[in-house]
Amino acid sequence: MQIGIAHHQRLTELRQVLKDLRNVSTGEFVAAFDTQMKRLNAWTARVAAIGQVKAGKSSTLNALVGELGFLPADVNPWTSVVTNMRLNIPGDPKSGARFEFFDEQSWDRIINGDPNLREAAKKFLPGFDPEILRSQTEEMRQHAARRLGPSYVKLLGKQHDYDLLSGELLESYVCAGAGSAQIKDDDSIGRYSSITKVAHLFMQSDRYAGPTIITDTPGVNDPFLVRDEFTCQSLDQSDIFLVMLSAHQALTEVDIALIRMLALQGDKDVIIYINRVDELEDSSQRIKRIVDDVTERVSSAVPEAKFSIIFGSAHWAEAAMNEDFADAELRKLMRSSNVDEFNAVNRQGTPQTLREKLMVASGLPEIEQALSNAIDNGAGARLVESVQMEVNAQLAAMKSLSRRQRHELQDQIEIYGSGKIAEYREQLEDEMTLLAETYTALAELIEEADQGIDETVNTSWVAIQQQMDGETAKFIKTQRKAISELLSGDLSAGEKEVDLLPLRVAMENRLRDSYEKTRFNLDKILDKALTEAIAIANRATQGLGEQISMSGLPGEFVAVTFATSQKTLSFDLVPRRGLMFWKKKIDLDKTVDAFRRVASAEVRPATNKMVEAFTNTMTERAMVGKSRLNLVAQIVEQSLNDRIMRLREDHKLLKSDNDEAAKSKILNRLHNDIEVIDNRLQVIASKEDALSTDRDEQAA
Ligand SMILES: Nc1nc2c(ncn2[C@@H]2O[C@H](COP(=O)(O)OP(=O)(O)OP(=O)(O)O)[C@@H](O)[C@H]2O)c(=O)[nH]1
Ligand SMILES: [Mg+2]
Repeated sequence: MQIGIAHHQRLTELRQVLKDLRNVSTGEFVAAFDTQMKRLNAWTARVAAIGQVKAGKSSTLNALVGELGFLPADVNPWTSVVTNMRLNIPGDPKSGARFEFFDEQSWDRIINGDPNLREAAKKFLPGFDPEILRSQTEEMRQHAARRLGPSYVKLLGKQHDYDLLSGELLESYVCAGAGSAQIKDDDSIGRYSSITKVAHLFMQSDRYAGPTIITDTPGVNDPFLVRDEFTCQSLDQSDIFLVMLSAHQALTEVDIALIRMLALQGDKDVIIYINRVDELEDSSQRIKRIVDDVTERVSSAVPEAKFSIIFGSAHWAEAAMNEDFADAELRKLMRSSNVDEFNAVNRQGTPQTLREKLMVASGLPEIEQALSNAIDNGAGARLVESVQMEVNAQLAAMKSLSRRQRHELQDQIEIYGSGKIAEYREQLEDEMTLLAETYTALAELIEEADQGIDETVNTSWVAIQQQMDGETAKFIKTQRKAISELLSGDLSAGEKEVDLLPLRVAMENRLRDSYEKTRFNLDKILDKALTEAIAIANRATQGLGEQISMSGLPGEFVAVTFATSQKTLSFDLVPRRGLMFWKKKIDLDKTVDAFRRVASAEVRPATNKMVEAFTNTMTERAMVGKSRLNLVAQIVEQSLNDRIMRLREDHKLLKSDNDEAAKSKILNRLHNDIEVIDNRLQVIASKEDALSTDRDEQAA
């Protein structure tokens, strides 16, 4: 089976539709179809594996790309760098790798310790000691200096490129070497890893129908939490998540928080894989209880989302794929972990060969199926749908223009045929004037609407920023009371905690509300401008641009991405000055002030992300809306250009030839033009059919 084949076929068909339409188009329409073609060509399926350390992320991904032992997957060393396997990406080298190092600024922040990050680590890992993080970053620095010499700083901001890729090479960039006693410094393992930010591996694989990026990440409870931010950044870009759990490790709060965070993104697909079932005693029975437990806990944490929950063993998949294993070895493995019994109880179908049995037991085929579904019906389908919407709008415009032109040509043939040449010329000129006036009026209208649209988007950007800051300020204010209550209690501990959840909920609600309001205003401007534009276009000819609408614009809702993973906020109590130490008193104002500083710094990145999501989504909607509006002007402009050309040609003919010869040439051309238009209308009709059956199929 090829993963994402249905989506790939749909893309291929849609490309053909665009190509055919482009062939019969003129002027601005060509550029519009090119834009949609570019979107199709730039699309990539993006999958990321995440989960706890040693759940088997790297092993499973190796099996998924069919390259055993490719990503380093061992007890030691572990993955410490976000690694993108770029499969079948057009424009990439056929093979090889690129390793990007941290730039000086990020490196500085890692080494000198970012206070926000330290706080985050403390919250994210219950019982986490910031001192450990500090000593680790120091170790990272020393490690880099020891392995690469003091001049390692010269590498910062640079990258290393390779034409060929080997396991050893990968180990020296993406595996943690620092901090593990087993790894000696002269080993190549982890040589560059502490300064490597991200690895890109260029690969070809026919297991995937189209371009696909599969990302391996460090375990979420990797002690190297300093990299957490980079992991998060790469997660933002993925559409499909493979959350890896280990069967013999109960689902933790961290796992649940992670799954919840991903599932609430709305348009992301989450596949949960419970790995390492081969290590369970009595796996065929026990796995049922584990799956039930995971299902129950996940669905009670996120009742609004649906997940695929798959279980199995990457180990079995590796064995099934390993050509070095003789049948005797496979048999031994199957016996020792009761694979036949496991299949009888947990799997359907009757696999024949040893390798087939192991493969079915591993659950890998189910993961492939789930990935395929997620591409075909999720991220991929969303792209296809949105391109189809735009193409439909283009088609409506083209149809409107072509029909009008056909009508005119018919009129001209009549007038011309009856010999009223002077009248013909006059009519042409009149229409040109009218069209030119219409075009000017439209251009003015659109310019004005554009201004209104930009203003709406810009003011909303400023407003949402203020509102978010306002929510933080409001929250801090309400905390004053809570803090003063805290102060009447136990003062011996220097640190207190405040629950961040109410702030988070308030911010998310505010973001959604504001988005809805701004979208309403934006839509009002767009709808009004479109109605007016069509009315102006109709002054030139009835029916021009009438099929264009503002339906199906992107950005109906805003997705609140990775706000903040923290639940609580810690702050220090500030003692009142000048008092003797045994009369311990706390300065409320100063403590609230300290709290304000911590809260503002802590919440800032989350606020920025929310504002960014808001603006990007709104801007996209505005841009597509503007382009619909422009379509009306394009039709008029196109029609104007065609007219000018025709008039020039006819003028020339009427001057140079005798009237009879000119007349027959012109009539000939008019008939030819009608033929071209009829052909175009035919292509449009057939493509409209193709697009609508495609949509019906997708719906079914
Ligand atoms: N028995 C068994 N061992 C497995 C399985 N999957 C992975 N392992 C082993 O578990 C260890 C860790 O596997 P990795 O694939 O490196 O796990 P990871 O999630 O990438 O680990 P980190 O990168 O350290 O977070 C390796 O020794 C694997 O051979 C499995 O299904 N069964
Ligand atoms: Mg790994």
